[in-house]
Amino acid sequence: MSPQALADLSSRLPDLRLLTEPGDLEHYGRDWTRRWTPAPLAIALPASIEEVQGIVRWANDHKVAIVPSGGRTGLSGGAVAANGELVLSLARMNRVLGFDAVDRTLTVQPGIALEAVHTAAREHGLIYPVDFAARGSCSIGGNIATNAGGIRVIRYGNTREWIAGLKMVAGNGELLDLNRGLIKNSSGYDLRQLMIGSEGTLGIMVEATLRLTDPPPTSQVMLLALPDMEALMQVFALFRAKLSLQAFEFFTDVALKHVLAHGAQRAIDGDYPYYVVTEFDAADERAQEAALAVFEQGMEQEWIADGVMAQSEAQAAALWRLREGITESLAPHKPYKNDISVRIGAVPAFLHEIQALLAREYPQMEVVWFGHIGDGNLHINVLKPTVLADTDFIAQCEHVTKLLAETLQRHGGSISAEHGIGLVKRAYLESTRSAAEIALMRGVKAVFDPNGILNPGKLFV
Ligand code: 2HG
Ligand code: ZN
Repeated sequence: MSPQALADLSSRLPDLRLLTEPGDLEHYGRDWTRRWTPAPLAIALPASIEEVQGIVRWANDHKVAIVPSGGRTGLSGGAVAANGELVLSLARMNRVLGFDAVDRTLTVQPGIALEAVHTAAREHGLIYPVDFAARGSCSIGGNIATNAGGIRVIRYGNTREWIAGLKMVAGNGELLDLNRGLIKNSSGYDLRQLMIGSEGTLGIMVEATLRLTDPPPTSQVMLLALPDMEALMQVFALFRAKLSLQAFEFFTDVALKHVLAHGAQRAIDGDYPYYVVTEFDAADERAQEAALAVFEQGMEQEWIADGVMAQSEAQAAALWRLREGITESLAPHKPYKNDISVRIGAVPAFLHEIQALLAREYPQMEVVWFGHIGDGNLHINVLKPTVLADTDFIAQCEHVTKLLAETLQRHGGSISAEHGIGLVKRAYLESTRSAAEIALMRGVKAVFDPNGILNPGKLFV
């Protein structure tokens, strides 16, 4: 992008906030991946739909690439700007625009944080049920762009289920008002759903209408210690059959070690290889007794070695911290992240196979397993040994990811369950999508973004 191009942007949109200081370029040019050196040419912070449209039209005229940007908590490099792009940050478009009590929808701008959406929904006695640890920093726009999942998918599904309408600025600057909050709309292709999970490659979101729902009944949180990996899915089957689950998450002793070293509090004495944090409806004493009976059944079967049931909200939060604090506790070790999924029914066979694969390929490295096992979604983080250079470490991890992708392909799984493809998993897209599908995806991209200005290089080259 030439300085003249930037001057033209300012003259077309005199009120547009533009940042070009090195500190700002660095701040807005990266996400939670730390692999790429941020190098955007400028940051634009539009405050209106008209300004977003003006930026997109200008980018077409000057053939400038745009990286749409939300909370930049992504783990796949989808919001990285390392090639002189214009970052279009939606940080100033972060307001609640309206609540409709009859439709039970909340209309928001895309830059609003997930946690602020939760608060706004609760003010009306309802909830927006998608939830995960980055809630305070991630933006709803980024959640929608990656079809984010999180810890309540087992009960409520992914972000996709909760989007009643989207306003998007397409690659030619045209404003699309998609689905307009309708519940029933059988009028052809659902372009709203096409936008969800498109990682900023088809349009720039400027407004979203979210479905809300009733809060769940009072719940109970339990931490379980398990003797082996087989027990994981056995306990899951037992709990799912007998209880109304809101969450079922697992982590290993290695994850526990890191989260404890990071300030979380031990809740179970003794060392066990696997742990589960589960939350389920328990509205009254009878429901709590029933839950205890299920727990005891698991103990008798020797699928559960030990467990605690939270006795207060503070204790429930402490148990959740053991699971939700993992990502932060691993960050100093520059982890290589895998976010993979298979059908729930395929989990046991898949786990066996990749356990052997990872033990063989990473004999010297610390491999941390955790995730949303009740959805068939695993997060496998490989920690960088201090003696290895960053580039050697990544090269080795990419080699193993190729093997992992082949295994996933055999099991019909996905190389990205909920974080997106971005830059990090671009080379492995073929393991999850057929050549015919990718060709169609490219065709769709060309229709929505004929000049290829929207987040180029993300998802595919
Ligand atoms: C989680 O489930 C997030 O905590 C992050 O999806 C996973 O850090 C990761 O690998
Ligand atoms: Zn996750």
